[in-house]
Amino acid sequence: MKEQLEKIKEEALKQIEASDALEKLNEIRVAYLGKKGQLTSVLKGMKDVAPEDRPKVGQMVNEARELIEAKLEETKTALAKKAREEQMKKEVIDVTLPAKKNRIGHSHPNTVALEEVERIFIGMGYEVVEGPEVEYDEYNFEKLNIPANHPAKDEQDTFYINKEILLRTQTSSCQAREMEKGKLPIRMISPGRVFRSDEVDATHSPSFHQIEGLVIDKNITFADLKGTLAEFSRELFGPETKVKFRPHHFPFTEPSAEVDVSCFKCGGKGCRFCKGSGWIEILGCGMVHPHVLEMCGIDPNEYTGFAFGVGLERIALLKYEIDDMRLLYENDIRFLKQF
Ligand code: 2NM
Repeated sequence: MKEQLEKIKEEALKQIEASDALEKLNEIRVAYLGKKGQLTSVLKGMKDVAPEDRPKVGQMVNEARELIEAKLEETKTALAKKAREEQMKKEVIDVTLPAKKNRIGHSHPNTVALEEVERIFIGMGYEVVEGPEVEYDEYNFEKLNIPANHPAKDEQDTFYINKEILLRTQTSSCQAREMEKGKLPIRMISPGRVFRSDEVDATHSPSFHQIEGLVIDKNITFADLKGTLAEFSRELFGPETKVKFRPHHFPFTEPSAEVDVSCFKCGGKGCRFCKGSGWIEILGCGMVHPHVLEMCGIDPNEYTGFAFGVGLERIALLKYEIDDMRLLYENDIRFLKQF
């Protein structure tokens, strides 16, 4: 019996020593200490041992069990430690490596140009007023002196939602809304997205941005309009900039004009940038039509006003000398980072 126990003990310890994985240890535990394990079967054989030897044999079995258990536990701890060390070696982090660059975006040229224009007009006491992009025909056309069947409505090839509602073709709709509120005087600019059914090319897009301005007060004259736009042009394009007003027609203003600024590249001598003319067209303007004032609830005998409209993309393209409008809509960070 004693010899048999010694053999079992030795064999178990040898196997434990040779194991290189936690699963193997478990198999050994089952094989020796489990319900059908070798030590357990020795205990079951006790009935064949002489009664006076039983305590002694029982003690020996217990000692063997304790020894095997201790060895199992010790080996288990050692194996787990070894496994963790190996994993740590594999997952080592080099804290001296350079950090990943956090790529941030860049303001869009439209945004930069808009902020510049807003700064100039806020400096002259204007408010910035925005309005809805989905607008009533009434504010987009009717109250601006563009009645049903007016040719300007065809020209603007509008996106209609239904008969009364459309995507606004101009931000003047915000100004009709503001005039209608009846709080006078008014000094405002309305920047925002507008929509026209245009084909995309280097100078057109079905969705672009406008900044329209409106001033209504007593005794506002064309001289106020000229002075304001001359000052605006000097601030935007440089102090030497000259302005030229050419007669034009808009349905909501009378008289109306288109405004050119002297070329800021050549100073007006003529170059490739201004196509040899020395002038660059930048905006449209005029004195608000008395009929528009009336339709918006303002007495044209008491109040007069001027209005103007510029394309934001046009300003951005000019200022940053970009030659294709489509570049503004691609949002390529390599392009945007240049401005
Ligand atoms: C332009 C040109 C001329 C304009 C007119 C008005 C309003 F609301 F007073 F009638 N707002 N903006 C206007 C006038 C816009 O854009 C080329």
